[in-house]
Amino acid sequence: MVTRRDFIRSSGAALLGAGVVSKAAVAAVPEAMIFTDPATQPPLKPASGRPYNPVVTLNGWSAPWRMKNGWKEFHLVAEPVLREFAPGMKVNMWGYNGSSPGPTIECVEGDKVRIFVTNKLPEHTAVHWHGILLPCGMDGVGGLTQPTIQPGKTFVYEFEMKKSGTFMYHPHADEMVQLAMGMHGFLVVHPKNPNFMRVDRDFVFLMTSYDIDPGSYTPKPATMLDFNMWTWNSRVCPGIDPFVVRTGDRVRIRFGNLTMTNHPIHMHGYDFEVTCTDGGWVPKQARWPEVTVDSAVGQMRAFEFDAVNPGDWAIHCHKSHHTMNAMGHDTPNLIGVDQRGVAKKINQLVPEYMTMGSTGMAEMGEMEMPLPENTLPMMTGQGPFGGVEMGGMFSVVKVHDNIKPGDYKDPGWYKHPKGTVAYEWAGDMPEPKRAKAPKADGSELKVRKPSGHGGH
Ligand SMILES: [Cu+2]
Repeated sequence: MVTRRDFIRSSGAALLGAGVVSKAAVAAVPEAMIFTDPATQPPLKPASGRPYNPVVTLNGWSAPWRMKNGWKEFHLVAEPVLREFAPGMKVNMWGYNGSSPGPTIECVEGDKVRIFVTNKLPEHTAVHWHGILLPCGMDGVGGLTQPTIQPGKTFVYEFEMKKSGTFMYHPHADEMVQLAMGMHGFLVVHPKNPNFMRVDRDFVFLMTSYDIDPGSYTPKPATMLDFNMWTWNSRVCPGIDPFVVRTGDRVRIRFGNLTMTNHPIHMHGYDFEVTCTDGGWVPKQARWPEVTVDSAVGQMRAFEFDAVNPGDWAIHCHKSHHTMNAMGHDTPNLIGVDQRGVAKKINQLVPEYMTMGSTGMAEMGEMEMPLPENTLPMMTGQGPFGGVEMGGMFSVVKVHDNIKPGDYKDPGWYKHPKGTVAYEWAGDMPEPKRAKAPKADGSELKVRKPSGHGGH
């Protein structure tokens, strides 16, 4: 095993070097790289094997490999990991090679791939290569296509990558627990011709959801529907890195869904086309322009656009409860409720009690509410103009002019050209014309009485 510290020492803090050559290159089993940093790592340029244009795993990394007698060999270690969802919250999870998600596996169409899987979990596992066309016995379904991998054991998967595309890997043994604990990873098979569907920036992330009580550290695996943490690569806003893009780049964003519900992913500022699904590349004549693309459970999608419109563009799941963190879930609806009398009475018992929510919940994003240990505010994030009031599945595509090719560092906020930002009207504002102006307290609003038989 190579720890991150050993690795950095041996590589002079270089990027994750592909095909790390060491004494292990002659060993029977390739070294397993363990990496725990949740920051987005630069693309892993191939130093051996067929050439390709690597992807960037948002808040993640790609697995190194070695070539041995014409086989591309990887080593995954299924193990408990500690993952930071965002500063202020760490989670006890299960993952691969030190992280959840596990490292992205990148290979090339036509590659013969050998993947060693070592089980360091307290229970058995098996790895399914989701979407890959392979011999049935390599499909990784515990009990059906192979015996499960017992704790302490290592299994070998061998198959040829028959086609390029967007795939993932995940356990197919005690799935309810192992998915709920964070075991998943991206798998990209690049085209044999590096110029086929070539893009300048190619991002990948996987969506997963967790139920973690505020103040606790471990996801509850028996939860069926009521999840409270909606993550991209086991990170939530404000912990999700931006998608850094240079103006004019051709950009691809690939994602997969391993939650228990669908996610309509919406990107601002552009229309785009879905160019790849789990089944393969979409022919040009079958694509249509969209601004939101839905991903059902178990599905993967990739969309592409030309980044000609600079700015800091929001990208998020359009289910508004999926852009919130844990604290917002069982709150009573107080919108429009006059709480002044309540506060006065409660203040006699609890002097610091505040009423909230009468005018909406935006104030909760702004205020420093006392939180239990190890959780995150429901909605948070600071933008250049104030609180962004988002959590969960939310990030920003930063299309800026002065970004170097291959640079993925956060460039800071977009500088809007003069006269291109929404502004406050300072002139006269006539009252809107109404048949009859309602009183501010709403007392004159006509309320329909219930008819008694649920009818009209
Ligand atoms: Cu969603």
